[in-house]
Amino acid sequence: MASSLHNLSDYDINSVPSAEDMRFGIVVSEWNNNITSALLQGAYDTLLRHGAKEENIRVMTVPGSFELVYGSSLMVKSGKVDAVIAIGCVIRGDTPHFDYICQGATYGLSKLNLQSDVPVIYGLLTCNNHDQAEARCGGILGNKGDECAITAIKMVSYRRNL
Ligand code: DLZ
Repeated sequence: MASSLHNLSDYDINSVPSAEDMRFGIVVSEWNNNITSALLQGAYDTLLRHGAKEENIRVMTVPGSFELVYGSSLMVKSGKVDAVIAIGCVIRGDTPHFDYICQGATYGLSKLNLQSDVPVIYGLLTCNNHDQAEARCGGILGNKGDECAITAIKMVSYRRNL
């Protein structure tokens, strides 16, 4: 979680394995595109920085965060990726819709992690307002895309080391 004490882009570079031979799928929601495109950029650049090859990073878009579950599920089933990063941003509105999308997406992405051996990384921002989202996509609290990329690399390595 980002906080004044923790920046999402901070990590110990020595603790990250090489991603040279890893394949990644990134599923990005089109809703709040100004935020999700910055999250995608963070994740993509961080994967490259740790050795991943461009041809081994597959990016697909889905309309909204609710569709991240279906999009990620298909990525997993494709057998073409070692990890999936699901990126979205839900911003609270005037109705309970926010809660249903967050719950549905979170439950669905969690379930995918139990159904297959391909890790699905939770890159969903759930914010009360636009400022909170901006702070977490390259603003004062770093970029959750960076954090997700590092997590994806570590989880692929975790599986391989077992
Ligand atoms: C409908 C909706 C609303 C109100 N807000 C968001 C949002 O803040 N972030 C987001 O990613 N998606 C939103 N959506 C779209 C839903 O995720 C979904 O695409 C639609 O309900 C169609 O299934």
